[in-house]
Amino acid sequence: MKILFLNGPNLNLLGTRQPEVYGPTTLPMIEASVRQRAAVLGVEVEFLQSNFEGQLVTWIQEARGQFDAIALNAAAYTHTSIALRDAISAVELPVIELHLSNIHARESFRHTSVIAPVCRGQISGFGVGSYILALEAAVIVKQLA
Ligand code: CA2
Repeated sequence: MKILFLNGPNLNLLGTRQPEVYGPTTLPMIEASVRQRAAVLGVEVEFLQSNFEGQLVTWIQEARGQFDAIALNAAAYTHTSIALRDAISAVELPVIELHLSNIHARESFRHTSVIAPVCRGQISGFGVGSYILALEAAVIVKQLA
């Protein structure tokens, strides 16, 4: 089983700026935690980040036939990107939406996710744990399919 983790804009700054909002953990540290859990589950993982909407769209398109599921932290594009929503609709893979913070407990503009209706489900608010839970969710979705 292969799971693609995609990370959107500014997540490369994790752990280096605004630790009071997003915590002290860097994206490479999150990737290491995901890989550790994936090894226990016997799952292969690819972990990518881009600040560019079109790059994320391309990676979602290319995942078809290569991966079993996508775990996506679309960051700010969650709230704006119809392009990402269309790519998710078209990919014919389960996409798990994930967020470090609880987007529903933050500013009102973060309460709307334009990708949520086309994702299999949403995990939000568990910090680094959201990534681990998204991995577990992807495995469960695949096993129950
Ligand atoms: O909670 C999440 O995971 C978010 O997807 C993070 C996004 C935010 O726009 C979403 O509403 C919720 C922001 C990621 C930016 O991360 C930064 C890290 C350090 C410094 C500045 C931004």
